[in-house]
Amino acid sequence: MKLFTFATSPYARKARMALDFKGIPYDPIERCYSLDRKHDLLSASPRAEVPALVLDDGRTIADSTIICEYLEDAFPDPPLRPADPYERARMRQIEDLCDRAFDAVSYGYWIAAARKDVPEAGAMTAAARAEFTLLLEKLDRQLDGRDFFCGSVSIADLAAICYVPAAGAMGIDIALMPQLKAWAARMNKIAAVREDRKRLVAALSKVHDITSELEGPDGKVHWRDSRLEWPVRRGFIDFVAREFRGGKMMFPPEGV
Ligand SMILES: N[C@@H](CCC(=O)N[C@@H](CS)C(=O)NCC(=O)O)C(=O)O
Repeated sequence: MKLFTFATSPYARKARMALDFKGIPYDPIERCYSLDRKHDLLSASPRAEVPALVLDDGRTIADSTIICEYLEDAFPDPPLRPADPYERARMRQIEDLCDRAFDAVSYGYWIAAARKDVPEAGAMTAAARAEFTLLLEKLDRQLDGRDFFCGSVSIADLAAICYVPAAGAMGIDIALMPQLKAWAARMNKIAAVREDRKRLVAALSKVHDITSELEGPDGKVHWRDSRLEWPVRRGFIDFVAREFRGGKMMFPPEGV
């Protein structure tokens, strides 16, 4: 198998941790379409997004949630999905909260850092920090005395570990969320999570400028669904309009 992946992408990290947790061998291929414009990714991911999985016979699967569902069906041991149907639904809700809300809010935070000279930058940073804190509190409550979100380690935990440690970089102290803090320490004992952390730290050590981490060679930044909803919902519509009119937005291709 091959996995199109990118070391700092939370979606790619989730899928890669699932492969590692299950002990499935794969070749990682580092790609980020908005930054490198390499077309091979498009053959596996019509939206030009990572992660995308290429099976040994050449068939492809795009989207982290769909990849993780496939891995669970094809390689059920060790499981990353609870047996109980309600817990399974909770797992999907927590994964969705991470993929949609956590991702959009943190994207807003980093976009504000990359566009630090725009008039909205300070307000965007503050809005993202406040909303990220609310989301962390929500996760803390979801633990409700459990070691992991759904009892044993599941995709919900792999999705969440891609966001919770970012609190520190955003100036948020999770000391007031003791369940979440203990959960993060527990997660760091899992080999697949530790490997992910090493890859992330190595990749971040090479990032000297957040703008070039987000902006492609033509100055465009990748935007889509919930990432676009966030600044509009938070009232930063003029910022969005200026980016759009200035040709600074890159969207997934049409018809996907
Ligand atoms: N729904 C997708 C979202 C994937 C996604 O947005 N990936 C980002 C990286 S975090 C990407 O590839 N963006 C395209 C780009 O920046 O060129 C999934 O769950 O896999």
